[in-house]
Amino acid sequence: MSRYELISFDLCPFVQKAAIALQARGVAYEVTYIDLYAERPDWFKALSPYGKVPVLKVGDRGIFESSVINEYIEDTAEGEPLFSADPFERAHERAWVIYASDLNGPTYRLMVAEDSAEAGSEAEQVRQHMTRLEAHLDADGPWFKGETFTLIDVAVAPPLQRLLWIDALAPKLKLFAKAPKVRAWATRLVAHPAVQASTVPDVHDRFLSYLKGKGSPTRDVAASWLGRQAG
Ligand SMILES: N[C@@H](CCC(=O)N[C@@H](CS)C(=O)NCC(=O)O)C(=O)O
Repeated sequence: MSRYELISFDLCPFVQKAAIALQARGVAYEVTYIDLYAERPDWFKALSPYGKVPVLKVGDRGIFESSVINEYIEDTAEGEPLFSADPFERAHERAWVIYASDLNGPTYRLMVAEDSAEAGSEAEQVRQHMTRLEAHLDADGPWFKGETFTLIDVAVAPPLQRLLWIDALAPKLKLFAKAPKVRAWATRLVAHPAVQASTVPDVHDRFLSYLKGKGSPTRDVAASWLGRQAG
């Protein structure tokens, strides 16, 4: 069997999405960290055309793009699948995986917004996402499509985890005010064993350090608006 190596950055939600799928499917893998603020090694640039993480190394070969990595894991791993066998349901799940990944944009821009006006406008984008998710989430849960944990849950867990942390720092943004079912789902997702095992144990501390401008020893950046809320 090939050796799996996940090329990673500790706070990257796309890396976390791949790690959750590996964990949920019970695939053993090693993690290699890249400092995205330093010159990236040539071997990495050869595998990742945009120089982005994650890359999943399978032996000597590499796959980039988190959604494609997760489909490869889905196609090759033993055990319970995370996509439906039915082509229509599978297409529906793929579409929601794309939707879930899109939530990372406003979430990241909210994390690094410099002032309250910028933060407020990104928070509005997030609230619109929350309202749409609330309308499409299975009424009984526990997961997006009901009883079965799917790649939609995998893809949305990283941004929702960050949004729960942001909500705790800045409740006045009311990110989940009109999405109580999404909040409960987010809380369940964060407690899922595959999500728990998908990051470094001190990921929340590292998240706070990042907001305060200390995301990398090679950076010297002022705290974002949210970082200033963290004190
Ligand atoms: N569409 C990509 C996005 C990956 C991505 O944006 N990764 C970020 C870190 S979270 C990155 O490597 N950024 C480095 C850069 O843009 O130079 C995926 O889903 O894998």
